[in-house]
Amino acid sequence: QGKTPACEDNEFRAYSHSEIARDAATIKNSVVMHLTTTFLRTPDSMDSGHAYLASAFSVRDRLLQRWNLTNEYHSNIGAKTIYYMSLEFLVGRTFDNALLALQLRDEYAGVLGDVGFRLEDIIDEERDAALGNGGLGRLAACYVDSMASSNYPGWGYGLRYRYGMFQQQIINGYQVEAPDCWLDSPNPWEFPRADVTYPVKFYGHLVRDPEVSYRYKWESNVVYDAMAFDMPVPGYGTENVGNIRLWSCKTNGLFDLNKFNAGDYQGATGGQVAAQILTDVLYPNDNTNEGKELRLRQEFLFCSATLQDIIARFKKTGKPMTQLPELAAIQLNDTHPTLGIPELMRILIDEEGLSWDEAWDTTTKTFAFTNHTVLPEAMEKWPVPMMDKILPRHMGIIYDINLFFLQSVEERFPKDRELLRNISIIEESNSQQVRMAYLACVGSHKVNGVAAIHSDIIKQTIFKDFVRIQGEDKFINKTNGVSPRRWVNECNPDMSRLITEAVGDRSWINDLTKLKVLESKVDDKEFRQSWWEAKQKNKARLAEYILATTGINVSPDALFDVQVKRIHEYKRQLMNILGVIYRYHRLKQMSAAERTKELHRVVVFAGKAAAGYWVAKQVIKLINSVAEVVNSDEEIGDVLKVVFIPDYSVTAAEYIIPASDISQHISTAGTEASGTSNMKFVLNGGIILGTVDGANIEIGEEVGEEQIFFFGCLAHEVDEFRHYLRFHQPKPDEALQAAFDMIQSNTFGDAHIFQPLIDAVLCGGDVYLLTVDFPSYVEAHKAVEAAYRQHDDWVTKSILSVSRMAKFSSDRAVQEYAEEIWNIEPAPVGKSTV
Ligand code: C3B
Repeated sequence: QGKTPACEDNEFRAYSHSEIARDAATIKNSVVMHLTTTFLRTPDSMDSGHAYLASAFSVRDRLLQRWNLTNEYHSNIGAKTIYYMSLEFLVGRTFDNALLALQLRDEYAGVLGDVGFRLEDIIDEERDAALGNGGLGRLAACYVDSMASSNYPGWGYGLRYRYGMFQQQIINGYQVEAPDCWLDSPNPWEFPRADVTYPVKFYGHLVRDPEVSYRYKWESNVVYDAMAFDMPVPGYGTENVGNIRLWSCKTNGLFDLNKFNAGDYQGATGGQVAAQILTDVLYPNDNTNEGKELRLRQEFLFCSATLQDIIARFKKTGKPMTQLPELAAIQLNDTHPTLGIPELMRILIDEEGLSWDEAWDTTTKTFAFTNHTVLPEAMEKWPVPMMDKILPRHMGIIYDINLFFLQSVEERFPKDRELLRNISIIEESNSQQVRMAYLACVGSHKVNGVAAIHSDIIKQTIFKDFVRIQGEDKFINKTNGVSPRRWVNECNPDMSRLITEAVGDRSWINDLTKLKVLESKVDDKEFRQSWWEAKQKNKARLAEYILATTGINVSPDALFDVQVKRIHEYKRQLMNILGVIYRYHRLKQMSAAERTKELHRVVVFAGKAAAGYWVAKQVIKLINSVAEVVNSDEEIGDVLKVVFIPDYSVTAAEYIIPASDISQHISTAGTEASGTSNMKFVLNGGIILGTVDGANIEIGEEVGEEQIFFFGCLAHEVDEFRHYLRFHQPKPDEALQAAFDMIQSNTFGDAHIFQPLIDAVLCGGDVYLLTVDFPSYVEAHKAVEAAYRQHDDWVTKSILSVSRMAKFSSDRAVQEYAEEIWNIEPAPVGKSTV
């Protein structure tokens, strides 16, 4: 490649630094330019799809300009950078988010309005970037948003899946998966970087260095190229623009021309197919480990490309490799990116010539690790033979890491063989397994859980021995948070307007402590009325969305009772639908006169089940079967409606969350690490019905227990209940029995289909403790109804809750990470724009 000459032309530099003008004429001009030159359309042949694309590309120009200036600035000042490594980024849409961040929403609405389009419709043209499953992926997206908005030099690193989270169709009540071809139309929000490509090696054998016993040459026989795509992340109220760098496997060079010339057309593309599959699909598992070989290769492609890129950027500073931790902090979002640890060790030892000790010191100072779950089925373990075959060098490094670690433990706790077996990175099972959580823990200087209770639990369970060995200080808590930009300002414009009026300006969007002033508005009649109306408007908007997606008519005057999240046994959607069945049973027993006194309720479900998770899929079927019967029961009418909204997504959440009166977060105590939608619901004026679990607890502490409906057993009681139920027949109370009876009498279709769900409770030890919690769950629902009937008190609860939610901003979370883990400071580029 040609050498870059120093730029002598000051005009060049000046143009690159002067922001594109923000007036309507300039915007119109740039939209037309993109329409005609990027998309080969004319104003007369512009449909809403092209209006979106042309507008989006013109917004992207502005973002890319700021992106460039941000990176130029951060590299000039030698800023320390945080690299957030995550196999998932559940970003959703970008257009509206970018317009708000750039404060150009009204301008674009005006320009599009001039040619007959409504901005809302244009926004609706965008497809979600669904490169994640659920909470973990969405958290990563919120964190890069907060890094950008709080001026931290920070990049996300991930994979650019060709097929994101599958599309969920509901056919005959069952979930059916279809591929998410999100890249079928042009994606304005990514920037391909053909110049940023790294070779990633697999398989092969090792040649030992004759001089240094622990240094090897890895002679691999499969090499794939990972190419970068950059997604700019607009910071709000700042000129700072962050970045998510996503890797895609490049295949062009793998075309076998000789085979083609010999007429073997399929063989000619075989290598390309094998490479491409690495970044083709997001594994649709949330909180489960599938253990597939392809997944391991996917994880490694991601880790290797990312580490090579980080090292390449660091090397431009000319500093010695041991200073890496002064300029780079790498956060592992769960264990999925843990191979980054042995990969950095390999680069430092085999390629950069560091000694083992120098490399280890550098590595552990650079990495930190977030654990997101305690479910045993989610723990990543890789069979040693598989790892050894695909990544022989890394397997060797992991053995050495383990050896030195165990030796150091043996010195301090001599002859404690059980301790050594328990903490070994290699599990001595039938086929040996690499325990990725242990590798992540040993290779990091800090380990954190995602809510107070969860961080305590991991210290008492999976990392108990590590706390003893490595000290309490290494294990900390960082309660999750959510972005106020997307999860209030963008998704709830009416409530946002009210908050802005109360606060006096829009500063709350980057500083949720400002919400405190709402407390002084709680007795203001007019304000209360507007607050209530904003919620009603959101409910009307959701009712329209429900009608459009399901054909079901619901009234915004009913209580909206919502549970939307991945379908998982521990999240207990089954308990919710059993509660609904019991309610239906009671309604059927009433006289018509009695029924008229009942509070009307719309129960909303949404969520995807992992494709291979049979039980979860049966729960979806049950919900849909109940919905069909209840919704068409003329006796019941509007008193009870049940809705399963298909294809839950970030965009669907933006409609659903602002419209909830009550939302359910009802995991068995001790199983939901944190939850983040619970925070979003309360920030949007909804009330939680939940168990004493995850971040529900801290939300209760902040907003006051009167503002939450808690029920169910406590985390420390769970083991005892489970133990008891293993040896004793679970005893459903009358209400739960009535629900079972209704199912078993074929009320919702063939009962046989649902029998396994009932058996899991009655004959399978009731692992998720439905029989234990159901009575208090039913009581909690009664309390909700009584409270909702007191509209005035309900509005008070809603306003007070929102006013006390500052803690749950992802800005707070990111700031804590920055100060206590990353040791990094904000480096604002340019001026503040609020
Ligand atoms: C989730 C947990 O289940 C949630 O409790 C938590 O709020 C989020 O992570 C974010 O911390 N989680 C997930 O979505 N996928 C996993 N594989 C593990 C945890």
